[in-house]
Amino acid sequence: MNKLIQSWRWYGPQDSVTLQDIKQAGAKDVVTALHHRAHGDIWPIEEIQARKKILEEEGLNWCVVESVPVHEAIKTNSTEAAHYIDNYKQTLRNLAACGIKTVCYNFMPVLDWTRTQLDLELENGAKALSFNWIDLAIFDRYILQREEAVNSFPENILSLAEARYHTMDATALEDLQRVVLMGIPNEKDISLADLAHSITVYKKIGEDGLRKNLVLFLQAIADVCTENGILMTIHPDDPPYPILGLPRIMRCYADYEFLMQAINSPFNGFCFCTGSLGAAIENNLLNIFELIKSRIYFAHLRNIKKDALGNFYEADHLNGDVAMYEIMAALVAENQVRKVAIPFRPDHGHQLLDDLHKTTNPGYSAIGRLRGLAELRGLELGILGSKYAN
Ligand code: CS2
Ligand code: MN
Repeated sequence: MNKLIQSWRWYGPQDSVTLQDIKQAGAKDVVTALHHRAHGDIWPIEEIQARKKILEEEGLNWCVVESVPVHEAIKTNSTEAAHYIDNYKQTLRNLAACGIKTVCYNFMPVLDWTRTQLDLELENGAKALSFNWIDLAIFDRYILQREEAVNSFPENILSLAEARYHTMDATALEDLQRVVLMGIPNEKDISLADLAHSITVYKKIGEDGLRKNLVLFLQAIADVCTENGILMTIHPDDPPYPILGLPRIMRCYADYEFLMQAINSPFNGFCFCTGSLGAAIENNLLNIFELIKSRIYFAHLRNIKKDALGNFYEADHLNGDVAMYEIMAALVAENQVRKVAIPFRPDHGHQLLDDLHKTTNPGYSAIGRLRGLAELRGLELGILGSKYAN
């Protein structure tokens, strides 16, 4: 019987969570990236080796790169796409030369994950990230001032947004803007002007165009991946809805069906993120899992609770709308037919206990993820049975 690989995301030497913290949380594998490198740069072998060495000196193994970001020129297939694809291929070769072969990426236009609040207070005083359509409508209509915002939300959301907007002061509006435009820690946040510009560019591209650009990208890197044993894992859209007029192409069963078939090769794999996919009312996670299971090379386990409008917050790992027991059981079963165990990480965690008094990367505080990892490993062991306790 194989056990899943318990991993932990680390943002590099700048991360306030140390490698010792990670070991105390019980993870032996680390998910990291050269976040200080600009999107599109070639990652030099020496820098990859240096990062690997820091981990190995602590007895930790770098199991997945998350992410090698796909440059906007590739997503939009602009004239510079070929240049950035060449760079991407070189980064993949360099990673493979260092023995790091599982790569996570996403194909979300301009923004990575989007939330409207980072400190939603839960009943027990812990804080969670959340997404609310009314706040997104306020951002879209009154901050971004996008003309088509009024056609992008149902009438009830628009009128609630209008009412709430009039109660917000300048600080509240600035906070909302900062949260929506926030990038990955240690990477650049996006500016309002850049976002507005990108929205006009993606309007012309549309869903079909973006899908075509993803296929072109994967076709272009296919040989390098296959020759070097690289497994690409695409992360779903988060939230799994089109927002701000931007197309989304990795959010539901049909999207997975399309991509499985469009590039029917083992290198074209998936990062199964339960928190992202689980936020869509219509998604049945087990059906999606069943469809793509042979090509899941990485899993993000996280829970959410949503309401009828599709607003959601990040819930305790084992207590939300994602049926974590069923997902874990499916993952454990799939892991048994693998030569190489599947790595998972507790995707996000709450800000709780001592972390409430610290500045932490949103979603990436130590204690909340430690709790998540502990619960998830217990769940796995419960499914495997007592023989596998050590
Ligand atoms: C992550 C994503 O924090 C998160 O939610 O799952 O930011 C993920 O790293 C990227 O989308 C993958 O490219
Ligand atoms: Mn995720």
